[in-house]
Amino acid sequence: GHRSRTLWFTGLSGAGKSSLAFALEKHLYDAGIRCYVLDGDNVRHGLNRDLGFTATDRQENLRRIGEVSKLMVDAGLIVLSAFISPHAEDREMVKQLFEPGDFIEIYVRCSIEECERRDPKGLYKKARNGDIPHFTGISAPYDVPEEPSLVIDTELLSLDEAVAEIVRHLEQTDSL
Ligand code: GGZ
Repeated sequence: GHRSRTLWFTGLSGAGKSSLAFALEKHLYDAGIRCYVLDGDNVRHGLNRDLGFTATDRQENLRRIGEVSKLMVDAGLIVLSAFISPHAEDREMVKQLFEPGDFIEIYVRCSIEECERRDPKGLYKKARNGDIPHFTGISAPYDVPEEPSLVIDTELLSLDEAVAEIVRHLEQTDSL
């Protein structure tokens, strides 16, 4: 059987965190592994609908997501949490909620130039026009992870290659 744990995807908006989490979920599901994706679309519209994007709100957003992820790990799932989580301090706070080794930080790397070129939701354009305050990479910081468990570069890897890379990492670290 697999070991339940949290895979924490961090990176800029548009880097590909959610796409990667859902592609990996499909792969794991097909292999009979029970998992669940948490991302902005299912958390920020419900549980965390009271929170915005100030540093304080992001911290509370991530604290709650960390606690929910932990509950889901206790329930036996592999949890795929895909959030910008721009502050190293907040990621560290979440990591501390878990047993050593049960929190795997995956840095989904993509340059701000490429994210802005992709701009799937038109948010970078709005942020540039000043219509979205505290936008990560434009008017709010992103701390590049210093020692992530894994780096996935979405400018270099296809979605399938990225999924394969993560699966290989999980197998090497005895998680599957
Ligand atoms: C960053 C924002 C902002 C601001 C709205 N800054 O690419 P998306 O659209 O679909 O995902 C982004 C999402 C970020 O929410 P997170 O919960 O992942 O952020 S954090 O971990 O920092 O708490 C983006 C959208 O919300 N969005 N305003 N100002 N992203």
